[in-house]
Amino acid sequence: MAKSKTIITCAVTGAIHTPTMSDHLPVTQTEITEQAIAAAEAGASILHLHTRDPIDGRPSVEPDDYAPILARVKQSTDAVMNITTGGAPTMLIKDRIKAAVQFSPEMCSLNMGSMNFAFHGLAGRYDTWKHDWEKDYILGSESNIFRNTLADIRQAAETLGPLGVKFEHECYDVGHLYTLKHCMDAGLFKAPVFLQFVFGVLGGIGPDIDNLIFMKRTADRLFGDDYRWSVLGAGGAQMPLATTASQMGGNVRVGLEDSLFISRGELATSNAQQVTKIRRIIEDLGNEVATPDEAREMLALKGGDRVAF
Ligand code: KMH
Ligand code: ZN
Repeated sequence: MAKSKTIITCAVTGAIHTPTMSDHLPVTQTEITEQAIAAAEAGASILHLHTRDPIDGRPSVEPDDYAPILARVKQSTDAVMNITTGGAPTMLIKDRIKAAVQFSPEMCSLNMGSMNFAFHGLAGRYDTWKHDWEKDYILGSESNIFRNTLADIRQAAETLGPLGVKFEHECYDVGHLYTLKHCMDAGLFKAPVFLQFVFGVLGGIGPDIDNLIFMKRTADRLFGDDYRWSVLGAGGAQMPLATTASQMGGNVRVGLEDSLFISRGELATSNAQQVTKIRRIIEDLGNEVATPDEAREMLALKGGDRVAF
């Protein structure tokens, strides 16, 4: 039997819920670029990219803060570039899609429902802060509503769909699958859709294997053969859930955006270290990792020659 190929996505820096407190988290454009290239060399075929204010690491959605990263990563790798439209929970969709509109990447993320998105518990881990803004941002997440209304989703679909951008549909709970089904029935998204099941965000579904099976079965029922899927476990759930997903025939996402750690209590020293670890697990357990071109074929992407950067 042919071995199945597993797509590794690496989410390089995040910004929504990723504190800058690890010295290994890339923050400047140079750091993000270097870690993205190293992650691709380690085996990530998709790079999920946020950007940050280069001075103080705040979440940024400014195209100018993406431009040097996209250009340099493209020069050095063949990886699929996936720009977030998540931005930060304090931002509106019109701003969150700006960079994807300008650069027309092969992929961008799309969050499939409004929700609580809380990470205030992280504040208790730190006594001192690198940046003035960060303590209030993290504590303030207890009051966050991460707004992704049906109208927001439609706006992103109608703006980016005609550019041929494929979405990484971030589904944090089972209701988000039904929202996606509704949108597909309305003609907003083309099959195969790419689902990123997200586990372990406070406000979304918990990181239990029962929940992974439940999400997968629900997606099978709703989408049949019209979907591909991947799993993202936040924090300590990252490697265990990625391992399980890869054994179930799914794809995986790792990266410092979703966990700053390489194992319990030990900070990851880079994104590439996490990619190398999950790649080793995938290969040791008998599967193969997809190249960027194989990922393009599996997800029916438009191709790296049709981007605007
Ligand atoms: N870090 C994920 C849990 C986005 O960028 O659109 C959330 C995320 C959202 O990746
Ligand atoms: Zn993200």
